[in-house]
Amino acid sequence: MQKTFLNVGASVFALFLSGSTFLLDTAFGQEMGLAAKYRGDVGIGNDKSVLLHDNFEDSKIGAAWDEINLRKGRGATNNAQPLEAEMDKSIARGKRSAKVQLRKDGHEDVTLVKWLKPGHDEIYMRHYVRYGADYGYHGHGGSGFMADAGKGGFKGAGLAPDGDKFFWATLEPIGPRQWDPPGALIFYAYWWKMKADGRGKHWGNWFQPQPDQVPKRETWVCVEWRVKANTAGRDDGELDCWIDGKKCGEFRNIHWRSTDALKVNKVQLSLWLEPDGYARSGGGTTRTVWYDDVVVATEYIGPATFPL
Ligand SMILES: [Ca+2]
Repeated sequence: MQKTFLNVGASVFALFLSGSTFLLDTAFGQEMGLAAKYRGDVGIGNDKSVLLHDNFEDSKIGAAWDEINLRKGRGATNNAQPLEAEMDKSIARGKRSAKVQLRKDGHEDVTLVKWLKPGHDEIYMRHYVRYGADYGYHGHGGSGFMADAGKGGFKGAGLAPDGDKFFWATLEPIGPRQWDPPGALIFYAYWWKMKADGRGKHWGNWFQPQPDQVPKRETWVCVEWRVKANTAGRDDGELDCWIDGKKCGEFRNIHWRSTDALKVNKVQLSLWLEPDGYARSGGGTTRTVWYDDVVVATEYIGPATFPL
């Protein structure tokens, strides 16, 4: 396994070579990975470890994805497109980024889905996200994965799925709210061994990074997670996350699935807030989020190696 630690603030870079391990240690302890080999992510999409790369620079926004799911809220009167290219130089990474904007009187859900058929036991996903000044707290949405054996795998909110059909987690800012919006990031997860509440309902369980990770609005943040499915019959599944290249969550002993045949076969970027949710979640009557520099890979990716 190759790991590179880049300490940006260090006046002297210390380079350690030990067998196949390469460590470049820097002041902020930022953990660098695959992206360190591709300056500005140029060419990273051709790496044999990479399953998806989208910097939203050239083609139609969403063209690299298999599904773009857009849904309007109940009684919507605003037809504004909720997914478009952001070309404002003061915002975009590179020439363009993806801009998603939900409206109380328009779209309530925008989800980009990429299928990774036939699926994997272990993947990493890194993306950059920027929450707008209009952002309060919200319903659900972030970057996540699913292992989805087909129709009916997700039985619905409040119900645990079957161990051979489905598991899912999304890293999203719906955690502790003693912080400014958008709130702290947590993994919201469904799997067959998830815990029930006191009434026997299975609502999304949390895996909570420590300390609380609260993205600053109007600032690009590098988010990465890793999932490793368990061996059937054992609780050796894993989940990790890094924010701006720093590890802030390491969850172990997760019994994601009952059979090795159920694979992680889908990643997504999602954002959802129903019209009724605006009143109780603060912020404005829109929710704006920008995404960029998405990489899904079979090894740790790390932050892009210089500002795009
Ligand atoms: Ca871009």
